Amino acid sequence: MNAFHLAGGLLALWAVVLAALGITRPGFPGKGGERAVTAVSAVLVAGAIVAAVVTGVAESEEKEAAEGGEPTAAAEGLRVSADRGGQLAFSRDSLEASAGSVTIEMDNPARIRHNVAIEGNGVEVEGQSVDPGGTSTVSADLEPGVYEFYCSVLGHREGGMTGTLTVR
Ligand SMILES: [Cu+2]
Repeated sequence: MNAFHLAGGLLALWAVVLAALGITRPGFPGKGGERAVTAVSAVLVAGAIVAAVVTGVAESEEKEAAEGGEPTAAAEGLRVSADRGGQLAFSRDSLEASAGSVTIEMDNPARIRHNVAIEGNGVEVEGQSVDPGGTSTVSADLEPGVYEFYCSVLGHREGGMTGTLTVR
């Protein structure tokens, strides 16, 4: 039982009521009554359509949640962390990945905003800058080669917040 079933049931009930009135009262619905019948019918049909859409959306969201969401993050997960002590540095200065879809997730335990970005061989993508406690994620489709991962917050890359990403 959901909103769509309820709306559909009301619509069916309405049809039965109309038929019954039409049979028992000659001349139904008469002047004015016709307009009311049309209006109620329109509202019920519209309700059924809206309910169908809402129900469909809710069911697809439930399905996505059941499947675990975000399929991209799982495949090639690389994790780094911003320096906890406030240095402009990552917890690691080198990462390795296989060619294809590469994702770097960066935890930010520091007291200032950081992010993680990838640059090299024509690729330049930046993850979102995150507050302390947040996680910045960057993804790119990478061919074999040497890339740089860095924090694009003003001055951080120059300050040493950078490392080497080797893709094989
Ligand atoms: Cu930074």
